[in-house]
Amino acid sequence: MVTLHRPKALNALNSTVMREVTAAVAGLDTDPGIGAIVITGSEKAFAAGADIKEMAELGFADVHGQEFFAGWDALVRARTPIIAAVAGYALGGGCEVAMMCDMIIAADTAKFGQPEITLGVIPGMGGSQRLTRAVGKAKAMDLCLTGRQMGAEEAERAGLVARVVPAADLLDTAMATAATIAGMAKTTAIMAKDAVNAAFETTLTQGVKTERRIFYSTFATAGQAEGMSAFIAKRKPEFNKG
Ligand code: CO8
Repeated sequence: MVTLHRPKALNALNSTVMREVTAAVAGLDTDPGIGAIVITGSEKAFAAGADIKEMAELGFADVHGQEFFAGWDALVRARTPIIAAVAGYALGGGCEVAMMCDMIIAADTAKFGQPEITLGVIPGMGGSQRLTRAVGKAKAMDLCLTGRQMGAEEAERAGLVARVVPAADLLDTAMATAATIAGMAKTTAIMAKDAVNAAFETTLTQGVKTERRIFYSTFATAGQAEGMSAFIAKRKPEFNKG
């Protein structure tokens, strides 16, 4: 589990947080013993956005020249499934980091939003794209143009969030879900993640072809051999062992 911890600034995402979180995720991602990753924040905030105090000092040449915050793309490159466990504020860059993860599990206290417009800017880490794909144009426009926050129940109804749980159960649920995923064959989990992600990058016909190719590839894995023989033998499969 990776925990965002800048309590004095509601976990505002500055360059140090970006470096540390992406390095931690990269380390877990390349560990063959890790089958799923959970990213979380605090009870009050997953992250209240990019650090406004850091950004306020910057001009166009700075943000353009250093490809400001492009380092967060490392989360999307990770092959291991990532769950965002969100309580409290997930605003601006915080909402965008959550959406870079493969699945969002939210506490009933979670509040999502893209309030960049209230600062005179727009989402810059994929918010206008991933939010629109997740919840559709109507709600994405609403959030990006008004800057309003969306509660956990609304976010689940809209399709942004996989599950909403009482705040006290958030970490247990996220860790249990991660353990379930980690109990699958890792190669197959990566293939499933790739297949779902293909839906966002291509046409239906091409996506179905991609899925079929990946499905055929699962027959070259130890996971397929173990999963199917365990089913026939009426025993629990033991993936990732041997
Ligand atoms: N950046 C820096 N500091 C912050 C941030 C932030 N995003 N959010 C909160 N803080 C700080 C506050 O300044 C305050 O610090 P201090 O005690 O020193 O004054 C402390 O955290 C506590 O915050 P509040 O007192 O404001 O707490 P409240 O409970 O009253 O309010 C809110 C909570 C509603 C979350 C409020 O803090 C808020 O509105 N925060 C800003 C939310 C926001 O606008 N986020 C979007 C930022 S822009 C962005 O994310 C762009 C991302 C794209 C980058 C693209 C790169 C390519």
